[in-house]
Amino acid sequence: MQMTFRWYGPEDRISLEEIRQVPYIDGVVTAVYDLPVGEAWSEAAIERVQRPALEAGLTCEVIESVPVHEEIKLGSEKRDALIDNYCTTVRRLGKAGFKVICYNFMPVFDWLRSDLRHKRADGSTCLAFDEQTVLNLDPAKTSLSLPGWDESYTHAELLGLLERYREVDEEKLWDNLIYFLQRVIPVCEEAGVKMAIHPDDPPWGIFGLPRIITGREALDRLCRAVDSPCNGITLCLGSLGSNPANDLTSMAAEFARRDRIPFVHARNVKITGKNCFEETGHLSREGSLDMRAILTALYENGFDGYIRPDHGRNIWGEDGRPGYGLYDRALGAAYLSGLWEVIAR
Ligand code: DNO
Repeated sequence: MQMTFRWYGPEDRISLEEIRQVPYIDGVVTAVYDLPVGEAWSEAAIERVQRPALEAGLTCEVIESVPVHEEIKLGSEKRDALIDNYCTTVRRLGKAGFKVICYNFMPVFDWLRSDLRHKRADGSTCLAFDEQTVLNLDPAKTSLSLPGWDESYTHAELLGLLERYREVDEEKLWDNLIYFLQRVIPVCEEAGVKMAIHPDDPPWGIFGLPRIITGREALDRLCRAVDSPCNGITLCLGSLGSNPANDLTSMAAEFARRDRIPFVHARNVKITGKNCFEETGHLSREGSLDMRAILTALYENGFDGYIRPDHGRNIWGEDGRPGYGLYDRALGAAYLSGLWEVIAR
């Protein structure tokens, strides 16, 4: 297991020195943020984010994310050229020593929350999702965008995209995902890189857009569709865990045993109602997920991939990027690593 920390590149307010001082951290997870989605990443652009991390004594082997262009998700005639670009990026990342690419296949929006500064009893703030608040938003009328998304759209682009997705139901989206993977996975096999799909967050349909990576059956279907160890998943505990029907301990065991979990996002959520949740600190006792049971399932089934503490609360007066401040993620890293140390002893 390698404990990593997400770093938003040289523009991140959190420095590599600070990250290096977090107990147990081995490396960073990062991306090239200054190229338009769809363009192949140049070797120079990759080196610009990787070199500072290596020089700071951290490993840099996981990319989060190489975003998938909407034309690929829509399955339009523009997709082949964009998939070629994606494959070029995969080859270059492999050559540079990257081992895992986290990506998602959520139409239009990445993760979504109704509140980025939900006040908790202890005075900290966290991210929260209240379904009614979200349903009251009209994406066609509001300019939706969240810090941490790989892409946001102008109002006109958003309207156009939502219109085009009317033609794409869940089965069509599956076809488009499999079409993409059938072309990308063979390149990954040659390049020594594993693809790790991020589940939909939250794991249910939103604004009438299809969402397909929502639970065990979907992950099983994905793994079978292109049967290769390079076709894996990012086991995001908080995303999948916001649906209580998802049994994370058994999913961790099953997919680790099948060698399909190259990357884990570890965070806890407290389910507060139907399709409503708030993100808590990482500790088992704070949320609905049993971290010790999940990490034990990973360990006992041979997990040897990368893990990172996912979203933290904003604590101690820090005004960090929502979910991605330094302090609470650092506490999460220490907690998760401590658990792991005991489990692995
Ligand atoms: C949110 C993140 C996601 C994730 C992408 C992967 O905090 O987990 O934005 O990076 O979905 O493509």
